[in-house]
Amino acid sequence: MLNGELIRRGVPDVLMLDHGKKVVCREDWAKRRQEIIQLLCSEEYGFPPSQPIDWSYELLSEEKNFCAGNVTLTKILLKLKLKNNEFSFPFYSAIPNDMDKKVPAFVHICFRDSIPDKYMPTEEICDNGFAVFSFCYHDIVPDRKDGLSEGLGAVMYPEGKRNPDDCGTIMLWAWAASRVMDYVQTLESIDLSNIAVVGHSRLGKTALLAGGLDERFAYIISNDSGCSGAAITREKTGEHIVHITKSFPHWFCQNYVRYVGNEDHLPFDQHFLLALSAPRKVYVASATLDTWADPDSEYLSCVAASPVYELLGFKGFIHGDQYPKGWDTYHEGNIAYHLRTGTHYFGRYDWNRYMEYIKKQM
Ligand code: GTR
Repeated sequence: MLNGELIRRGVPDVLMLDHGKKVVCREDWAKRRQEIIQLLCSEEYGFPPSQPIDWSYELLSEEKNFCAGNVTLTKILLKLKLKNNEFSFPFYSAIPNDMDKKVPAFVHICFRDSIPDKYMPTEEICDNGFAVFSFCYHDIVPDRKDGLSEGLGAVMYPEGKRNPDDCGTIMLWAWAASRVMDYVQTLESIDLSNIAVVGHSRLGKTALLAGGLDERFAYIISNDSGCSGAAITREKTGEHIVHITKSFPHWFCQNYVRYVGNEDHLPFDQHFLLALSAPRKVYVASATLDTWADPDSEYLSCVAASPVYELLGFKGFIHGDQYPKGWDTYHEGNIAYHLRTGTHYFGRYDWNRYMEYIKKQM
């Protein structure tokens, strides 16, 4: 039923190479993955900054007795040396104390500079044996229409002008998640093969992009990311490219506007973004009342990305024939999904499902 729905909506096949040949082996997929990166960068998010030439960090504060003495909380300033400039931003590290083995971790792209946060129950996360590294997205580039004139935006576009495929803020936030990952890679206490990137809503879109591009992330988690995130664009309910590019033009590259009212001509759909992470674990979550994001279209995207996993010899999305109704959880394959009841939100229910899934997969 849902495969028929993909055809009916005219969703493009993620396994069809640009010149019309079908991907049939791993080598083809490696080529196809590069094509998809080019496509998503040139048409939707813009091309990322290059890697820093060098980086260092400075400890801003340390609290060894956080959460009843069970967690060490530090605030760190990451200092990046870029080609023509420098850029620094702060992030938090919360690592459980006295663990007898390396711990899995989250890199959380956060709305606010606060610990804990309503979208990040630091204590429960650490009690579950996870570390969490978090940064506030405003510290990279402010989330405003004119935000690119500040922070990393000012470093990238000193003249205040962007070319049509120059990146917007989502790509810059995603790039920053990879810089936090550079730091995490140096830590003895972290299980480097079990690191997740996670974000909610606009930052769920960002997490999908960060994990899609950076293969060091083993789990890529999108909480209620919706339009231009996990949800299939063609025939979705709620938000469309017309709305999102009007309210948030700075999130994307300028080329994306060309698809306003012209979504059938998109040379991709959002399952291409999910597929970039294959065969690593992608987790999409929705909320029943979040019709602006459209749970059905988020679910459908998991269905559409699944053939890439199968081609690579992994279980993709193990799902039912119908759209889920509420409280449904799909944890069997490398694509996972849950539908929480309620509104657009990043709650403890969501965190608990993510931790449950990662523990099961580790
Ligand atoms: C909405 C936007 C969505 C979603 C959300 C959020 O206003 O239309 O795409 O990202 O914001 O980030 O909370």
